[in-house]
Amino acid sequence: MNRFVSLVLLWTLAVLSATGPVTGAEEGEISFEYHRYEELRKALVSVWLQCPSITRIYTVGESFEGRELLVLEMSDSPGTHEAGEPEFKYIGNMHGNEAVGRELIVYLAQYLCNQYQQGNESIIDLIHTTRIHLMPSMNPDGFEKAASQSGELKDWFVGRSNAQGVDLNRNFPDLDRIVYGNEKEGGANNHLLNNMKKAVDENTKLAPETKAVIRWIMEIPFVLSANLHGGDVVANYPYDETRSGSTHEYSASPDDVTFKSLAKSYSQFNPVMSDPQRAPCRKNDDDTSFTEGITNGGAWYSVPGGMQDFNYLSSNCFEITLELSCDKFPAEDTLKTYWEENRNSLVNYIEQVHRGVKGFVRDLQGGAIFNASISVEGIDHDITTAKDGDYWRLLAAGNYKVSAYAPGYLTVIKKVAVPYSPAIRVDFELESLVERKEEEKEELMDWWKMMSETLNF
Ligand code: GEM
Ligand code: ZN
Repeated sequence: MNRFVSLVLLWTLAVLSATGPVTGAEEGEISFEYHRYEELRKALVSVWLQCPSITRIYTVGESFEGRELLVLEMSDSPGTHEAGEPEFKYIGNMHGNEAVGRELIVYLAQYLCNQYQQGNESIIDLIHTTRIHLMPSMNPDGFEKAASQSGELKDWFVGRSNAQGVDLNRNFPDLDRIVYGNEKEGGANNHLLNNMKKAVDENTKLAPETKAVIRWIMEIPFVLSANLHGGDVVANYPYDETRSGSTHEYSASPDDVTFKSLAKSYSQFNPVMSDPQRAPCRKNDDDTSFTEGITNGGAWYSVPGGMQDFNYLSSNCFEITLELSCDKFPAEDTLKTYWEENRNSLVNYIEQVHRGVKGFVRDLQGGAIFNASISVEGIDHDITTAKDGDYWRLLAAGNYKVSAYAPGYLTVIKKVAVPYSPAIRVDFELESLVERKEEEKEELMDWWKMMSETLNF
């Protein structure tokens, strides 16, 4: 992670000490305004200065025009993955003209820091048990372009793509097509990009923003994530791309039940999103796939090459896409209202990372087994253990048979009753096949000895 961290921090601090933090707000207050690139940087640094023991700023790379893809991390141990502690991320503004998510992530950072300092117990608990990564803008170049338009009314498309004209939510490797093939012909149901790191590095079709986020997804054992957009109001869940290639078709992932529950955990606390009487954003919009403020991606309209499905199919991370406002770039004086509509949802959604089954996979000597597979009977999507043998398997409430498997070990299966929350702890101890063979050999020898003594060979 080193390359991510130090340079940007030093540089930012140098700039700050020269100019002083400009946030437009007193410490502990949220200032509901738009942040241009430099202001965004300063707003994040202000949170870091206010809450230094629980935050860290780093960058995952640069945009095409050289702006940093900044992340504010919030955790009781910033900069390290703690064994057994799940990791969460919010990404905003991947479409540069969709500005609400970008600002809400900044306000969320300020809010979490304030609440932590004021002793809000559930927020303290959340930060002590979760590593939270907040990226307000994945497309800072597009945002600058959109924000530079004069007047309050912004064009619907200006700034959507990155500076090369690439729509970042169509630019990810299309793993849906691969998994749809594998469903028919057999093949992997998860981690479809394994051993393809070099191919990603050398792929000239990937925008720098996409590449940086792919590397980030590959590097950190994220469990849960949301990708914040605008232009409609709904929580959208996988799959985004249809199996048949048609424009509209319900496209269930193996984790359909869990994804619906996750999407609802967001929509239910947003009074606008969950309002059954809510009129469509525009008169001719087709909202027929929306129920209770959620929709399946493919049922709404097919999106190939999106980031949401890429997370699910390349890593252990479950991601949904949140559409937060009918206007992509609304007037500044409406930002406070969007914050109020979304605040509880944003916090509650992070808490979902503590659902399902979690634990460790170890050998009989207590050694961590990295990259073991955790399978759930009836759900054709395995997740894998992280470096310390730790795993998190998000699941909706219910009874499941969960198994842990690693090459060279005997598979262990356990029955588990999963409550709505919190996650239930299930550890696995796997016996190595080599040890098992040794044991069997010894047993055979003992038997042979006994037989020969009895029969007086
Ligand atoms: C969307 S992303 C969310 C919707 N996904 C599907 N499958 N309909 C996009 O990228 O087109 C909307 C947006 O731009 O915010
Ligand atoms: Zn969008």
